[in-house]
Amino acid sequence: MPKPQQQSIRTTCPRDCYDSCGMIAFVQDGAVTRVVGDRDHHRTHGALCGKCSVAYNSAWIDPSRRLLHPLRRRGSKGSNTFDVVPWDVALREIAERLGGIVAEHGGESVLQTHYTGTCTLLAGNFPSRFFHRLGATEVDPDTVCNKAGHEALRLMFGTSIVGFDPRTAADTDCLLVWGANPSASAPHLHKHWLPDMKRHARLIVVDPIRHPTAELADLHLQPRPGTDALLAFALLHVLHRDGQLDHDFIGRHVVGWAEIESTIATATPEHAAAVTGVPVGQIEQAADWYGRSRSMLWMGQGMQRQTHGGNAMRAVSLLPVGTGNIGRPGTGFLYLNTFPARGIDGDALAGTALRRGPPSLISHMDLASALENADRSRALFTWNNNIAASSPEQSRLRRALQREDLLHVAIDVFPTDTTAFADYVLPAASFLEFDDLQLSYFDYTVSAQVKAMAPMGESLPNQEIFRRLATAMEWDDAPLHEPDDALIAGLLAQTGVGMDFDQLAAAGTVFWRDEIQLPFADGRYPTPSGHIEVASAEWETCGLPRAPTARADAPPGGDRLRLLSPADPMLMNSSYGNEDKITRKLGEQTVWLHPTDAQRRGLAAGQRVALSNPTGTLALRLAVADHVPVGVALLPKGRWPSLEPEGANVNVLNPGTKSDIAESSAVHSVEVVIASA
Ligand SMILES: Nc1nc2c(c(=O)[nH]1)N[C@H]1C(S)=C(S)[C@@H](COP(=O)(O)OP(=O)(O)OC[C@H]3O[C@@H](n4cnc5c(=O)[nH]c(N)nc54)[C@H](O)[C@@H]3O)O[C@H]1N2
Ligand SMILES: Nc1nc2c(c(=O)[nH]1)N[C@H]1C(S)=C(S)[C@@H](COP(=O)(O)OP(=O)(O)OC[C@H]3O[C@@H](n4cnc5c(=O)[nH]c(N)nc54)[C@H](O)[C@@H]3O)O[C@H]1N2
Ligand code: SF4
Ligand SMILES: [Mo]
Repeated sequence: MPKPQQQSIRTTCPRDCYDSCGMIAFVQDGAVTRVVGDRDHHRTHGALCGKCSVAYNSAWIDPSRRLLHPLRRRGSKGSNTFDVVPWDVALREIAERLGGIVAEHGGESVLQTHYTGTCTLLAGNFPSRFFHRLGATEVDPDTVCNKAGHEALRLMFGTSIVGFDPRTAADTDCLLVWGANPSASAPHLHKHWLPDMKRHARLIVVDPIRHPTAELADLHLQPRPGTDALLAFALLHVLHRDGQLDHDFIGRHVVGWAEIESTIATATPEHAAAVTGVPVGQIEQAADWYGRSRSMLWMGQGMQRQTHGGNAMRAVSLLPVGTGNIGRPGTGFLYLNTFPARGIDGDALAGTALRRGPPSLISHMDLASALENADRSRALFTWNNNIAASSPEQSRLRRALQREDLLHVAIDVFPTDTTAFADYVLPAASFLEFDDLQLSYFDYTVSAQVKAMAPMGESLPNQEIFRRLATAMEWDDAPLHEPDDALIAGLLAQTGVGMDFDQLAAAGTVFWRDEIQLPFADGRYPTPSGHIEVASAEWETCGLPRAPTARADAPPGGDRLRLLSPADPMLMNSSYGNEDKITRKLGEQTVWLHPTDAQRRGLAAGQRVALSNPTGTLALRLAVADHVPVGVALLPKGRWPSLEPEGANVNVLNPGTKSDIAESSAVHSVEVVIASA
């Protein structure tokens, strides 16, 4: 018998990543055998990142690692023992219990957490329709990640989700990357885009850690964590002093600038240097480079995961405002480019109109307490989200998940630390197993996720699971049953790219528009005044002062250290924490300290240490290196608690403190002490 031909399918990586890589899946006998980067993709250049080239070629295509059947809990809650049950039994039982809970306690007693386990339009958004119909409480997804930044930019510019088009970098003289680490979180941008840009433009990085992107920069400002607002005001001070503010732009487009002038005046570089730790010469150099040319600003998600992250974001985003670096080629600012930057109606996709009552939202920072409280929560759905690894108050949360009376339905591709606590575990198909659409949150692109093989076992795409759950609930609202092909066709029509799915699938990724986008070029901002609102009463209703302040966090007192837990280059949040080859490569869970901090405490590289604070304790290995500044401990996120000897990861130390705006995560302001273990 001749061997059947190997087929190759062009598709897209749907992970929560700036790069949105194109890839090729090779299929033999109906199964994906290998996944590689697409040579024709403008970001990918033929190679996936290290983590995906491992994970997509092992756990993701290995049926023995995947969830293949619906499961029903057998043992006690959290004992991770299950029986396989048929889909119809699982769905019927869930629907019956859910119906009873809603009748007795109301829809709001059903909590649902979800996030960006997969970012595609259908698998990431369609399930929300079910929960709107139910009237469930949404654990506001962005509160665990980037909501403070979103709210700050929304109040200031009217939107946080339409930023610069990276193609305009060809016309820039300077890129300022503030609080992002592309070397981990956007590896192809780090490897290709930034070096390309450096041929004609200057790169400035602002980050407490000297990570590889900071090393690539022409100038690296290394502020103490939580001091960004003062640093930004010091840059504005120098820009003002040196006559580099664009008063014409400010006069035409800004309300409230006068209210920050006294703050700019007092934020001298000398004062900022003393507080932030960034030398005066570097502040002046950065201001000069940014102010004298066409400049772009990329604001990462790291710097706003701070107690005063909203104010920090607000202050940093004054730089393009004050210098008029908006709306022209080679200028602009970016946080994330999402739905409106591709013409997508996010509310329609998520089915917000299906909700009969007012929205019910809680912050991820309140999840553990809400789950402890039987009056607040009777049922929990977790999908696209591994809360037992990623959310704050890890010990408290894991205890709450053991509540026997809480109906917990977990949906995932893999058995995880969260599914271990569920009553029902429903198997999700992976991105290799169904068609969908992906929008990069960096580039203005639209990509096809293309089915390369049938779903493994009995797994189903998220959207199909929720269509079937709606049927089990006997709900016949049309939007709950909209099939994938109609959804995809409707979304593609909204984008206006003029392609059907097959055409997009052949191309892989296309730019939304041929011409480079220049947000705000028309001088219109979707704020109440139509201008950039540097200061307004609206800010006060959201809990911040009318105008941004130059505040800075005090250094940790006593022998405490600031604990930063950003992206790990080899993990994708917790998504690859179950991948043996990756965990072997990462070795033991390790915290990094500056040599001075280690020496001061009599600690040596390689020894066991314990981090502790009032929320928890974590024992792990110590590494010592000077890419971490004095006063900071670095422990990247993403390990699986259940695979650690301690049964915990960094979030066991995270009290879930809320940022100054939007009840969002302040995880990078956690403080710890360190001692020999
Ligand atoms: N200490 C600390 N903690 C943090 C952060 C930090 O900086 N420091 N960062 C926070 C941030 S930014 C984020 S975004 C969160 C992320 O936290 P999570 O949203 O929990 O991200 P993951 O851990 O990757 O979990 C996503 C889950 O989705 C699953 N999944 C993948 N594809 C599918 C699918 O098609 N269907 C279903 N049903 N499931 C799927 C994956 O297997 C995985 O278990 O973590 C936060 N936690
Ligand atoms: N490999 C990998 N890639 C990922 C992820 C992953 O887990 N692994 N997660 C994805 C997700 S969900 C997200 S949200 C993005 C996040 O990606 P990024 O936007 O790059 O954000 P983070 O990695 O959280 O943090 C970036 C930087 O913020 C810095 N930082 C912390 N506090 C401060 C501060 O006070 N001031 C300043 N200036 N900087 C500070 C940290 O030192 C860190 O280097 O990455 C995505 N990509
Ligand atoms: S996670 Fe990011 S870098 Fe890795 S393959 Fe996916 S899109 Fe590319
Ligand atoms: Mo995130």
